[in-house]
Amino acid sequence: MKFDVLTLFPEMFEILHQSIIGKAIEKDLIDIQITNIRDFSKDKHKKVDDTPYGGGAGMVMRPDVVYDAYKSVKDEHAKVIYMSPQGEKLNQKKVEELAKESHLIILCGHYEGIDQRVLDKIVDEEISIGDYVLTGGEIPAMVLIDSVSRYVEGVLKEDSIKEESFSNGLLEYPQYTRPEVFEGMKVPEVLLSGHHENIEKWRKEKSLEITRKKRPELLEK
Ligand code: 4FV
Repeated sequence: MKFDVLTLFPEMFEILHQSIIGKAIEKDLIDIQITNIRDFSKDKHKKVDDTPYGGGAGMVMRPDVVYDAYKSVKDEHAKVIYMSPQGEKLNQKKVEELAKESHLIILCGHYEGIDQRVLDKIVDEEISIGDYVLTGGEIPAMVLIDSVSRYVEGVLKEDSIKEESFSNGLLEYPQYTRPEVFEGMKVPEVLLSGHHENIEKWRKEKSLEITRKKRPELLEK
């Protein structure tokens, strides 16, 4: 899976070289390329935005600059995603769908957003990480890259994927590790029994109990 990110803040993506995503990059399971949109400004002051036609607060990213940055990374197989509060809400189903793609180009807005003409010309899908407004699309892009990368073959062990929340439509069962007693609280006996069938049964019951309590709507699906 190749990710191309178009952003004004490439340094924000350094964090992706940590932990599981960092290891996946080292193992060439995923390739993350960051393109600085500002490199495509034709202005001697490297301007990338301008005031909105029709007036109003804030600045809008210019369509010509964004389009040139896009043309520098595009290929016929790429799906172009624009991170925006107006987009389809990101969920597990969409994550697993995107993980089947070979090349995602992720466009990060900033300021008041991007000129509509270039969005209409290049964007295949708008995706939102939630109904709130952030200062830029960079954090949403990292959320997308992290969640999708976990479903790229070889990044995580099969078991981890199978058991995590939402993978089977339920929330994950509670996890415990050493010490056996913490602040007077013991690990549930069944988990110490080594009886795999009983452990499996307990975990399924806990998943249902937690889902019923925290996200009952998931049980309706
Ligand atoms: C956002 C979200 C988001 C809006 C204006 C970037 C900002 C700025 N992206 N889910 N919520 N984007 O707030 O994806 O351009």
